[in-house]
Amino acid sequence: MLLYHDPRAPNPRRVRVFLAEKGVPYDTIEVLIADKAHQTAEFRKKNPIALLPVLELADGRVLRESMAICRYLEETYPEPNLMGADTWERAQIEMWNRHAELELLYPISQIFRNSHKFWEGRIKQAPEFAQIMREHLAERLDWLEGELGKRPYMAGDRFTVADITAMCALDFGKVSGVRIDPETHPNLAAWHKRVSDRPSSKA
Ligand SMILES: N[C@@H](CCC(=O)N[C@@H](CS)C(=O)NCC(=O)O)C(=O)O
Repeated sequence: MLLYHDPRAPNPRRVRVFLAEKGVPYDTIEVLIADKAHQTAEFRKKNPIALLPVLELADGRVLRESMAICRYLEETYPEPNLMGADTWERAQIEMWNRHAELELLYPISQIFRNSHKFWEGRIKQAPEFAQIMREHLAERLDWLEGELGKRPYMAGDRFTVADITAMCALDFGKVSGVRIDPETHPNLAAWHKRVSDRPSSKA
């Protein structure tokens, strides 16, 4: 298996952490967004919309979209289970993973895209939208602070793909000044330490 990724980008990291948890060996090709390597004609053969990550199987088949890749990996390498063992748990984990994608990763990505100098001259930026996303994110962090007071991990008593998405989102927020304040958000900070202490977080 071959993973096309950028070591700094949050979506490829979700797949790398997932693979590290599974203990599955794989090769990588770096496609650096800073160098516009994802926009070349060659890479567009793998992903016509020029986004990372992409997983290429040994037989040449290609998968895009982090969660589609994780679903494929979960069914190919079932242990350790990261996406749910029964109907209810699978639904819970999907619900929390969607929350992590839509309430954390989406606003954090939009803050980055619309206010960071990395994107200046590369895309049209709307700083006001970045500010709206910052305020939206602050509300969601307050909500998650309460949720993580009820259980140790996003979706329940154990580490799952929902924790991977939330961790990768929040870590990526740092480049845009998004921080977990342990004074105001102790449950979130404790959860973040719990997931960051896992060896897979270094992937
Ligand atoms: N929903 C996609 C999102 C992919 C995505 O937005 N990837 C970012 C890196 S984290 C990217 O390739 N950005 C390049 C660009 O926007 O030009 C997934 O989960 O794979």
